[in-house]
This record gives sequence, structure tokens and C-alpha cells, in this order.
Amino acid sequence: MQYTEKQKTHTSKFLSLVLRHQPEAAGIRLDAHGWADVAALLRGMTDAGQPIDTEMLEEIVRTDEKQRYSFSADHTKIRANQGHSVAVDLELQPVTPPDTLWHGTASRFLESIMQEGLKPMSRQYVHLSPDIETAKKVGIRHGKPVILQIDTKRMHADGFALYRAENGVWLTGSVPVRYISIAPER
Ligand code: HQG
Repeated sequence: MQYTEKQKTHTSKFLSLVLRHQPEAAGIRLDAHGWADVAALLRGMTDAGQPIDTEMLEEIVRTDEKQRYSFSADHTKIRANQGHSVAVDLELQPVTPPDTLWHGTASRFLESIMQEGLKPMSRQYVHLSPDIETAKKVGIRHGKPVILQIDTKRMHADGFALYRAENGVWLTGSVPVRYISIAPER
């Protein structure tokens, strides 16, 4: 299949929509652990007007800059590594986090966050980044970026579960205000 970089990006966005938020957009279902059948996915996306073949899917997964997707060992199934709004059980085990993680957000959300803490909003988890650079990129998607420093050492000590997704993004259910401080601008 011949396709341009632009088509690849477009298809990749639709793939992320299907695997994280709206499997029905490609007429498929995800299993309890978020896996989609690759053959059904290729057919469903193509029928939905987003033509894709095995080669293109393999290429999207391999070259994705955030490693958003994983295949099963035999490549008959695929799922998103994180970012879901649909309820899936990624079978992640809580692990000991680094002492500090970061959350990039936008200035317009700050007042609300400092009142009620970080909530998963439309997703399954609050997403935390391992470094400030990454957090900044996440925040900038929403507006003027603000970096929050999360005391994950204390969260862990206090019994909060933190998970590390396949692609290095950290996930947790929520972050109460007492663990959040605003990082100085840099
Ligand atoms: C904010 C991308 C008001 C939160 C990224 C964020 C990430 C609150 C927004 C992944 C709030 C939700 C996730 C509260 C949280 N009041 N606002 N109490 N609590 N918020 O997109 O973390 O490219 O759902 O700060 O790289 O920005 O899609 O989450 O600004 O890993 O693969 O509500 O998505 O990855 O926004 O990003 P999002 P996020 P992908």
C-alpha cells in the first residue's frame, strides 16, 4: 500500500481513537484487557474509510514516537499502551515510582487542580511524566504550559498505587492536592 506521511499521521490518529476511545468507530470491540483483533481492525478501519493494511499498521506501531501501541507476541492482537477513556484492564501491577514525577498542564486548569487535585478527567488514569521536558510537551497541548511536581515518594509511602505503562508513561487514579507543587517556570 502506498501512502504519504500525512496519510500515515491521519490513520495513526484514527487508530488511537479506535483503540483508546471509540472502537465502534471501526465497528470492532476491545476485549477486557484492551486488545483488538488485528484482522478485524484492518477490515473495520478500511470499511470506515481509513484504508490500512498489515504493513502500514506494523509501520505505525514501530515508528510511533511515543510507542503508543503494542502487539501481542504473535501479532494477531493490538492495543494502546495507555490513554484509554474506555474501561480496560491493562493488567498493570503497582510499582515503586521514582521520588518525583511531573504533570504538564495548562495555566487555565491550575486553580481547579489546586482545589481538587489531579483527576483523570475523560481518561482512566491521571498521566504523569518521568521528566520535565516530557511534561512540558503534554501541557502545551492544552495551552500555556505549567509543570506540576508530584511527590510520588510520599504518595507511594501513603499507599497510593502507581503504575508504569509499557511506554514509560506513569499512571495513577488521582493525585490529592497535598502531593502537588507548582514547579518554577523554566
Ligand atoms: C487536567 C497524551 C481541571 C489535566 C500525553 C490535563 C499524555 C484538570 C487535562 C496523555 C484537573 C486532561 C494524557 C482538575 C486534571 N481540574 N483540570 N481537577 N485534573 N486536569 O489529555 O495528562 O499523545 O486527558 O492537567 O502525552 O494532558 O494522546 O490528559 O491538562 O501522556 O498519546 O485535565 O495524552 O498522549 O487532559 O495527557 P488529557 P493529559 P497521547
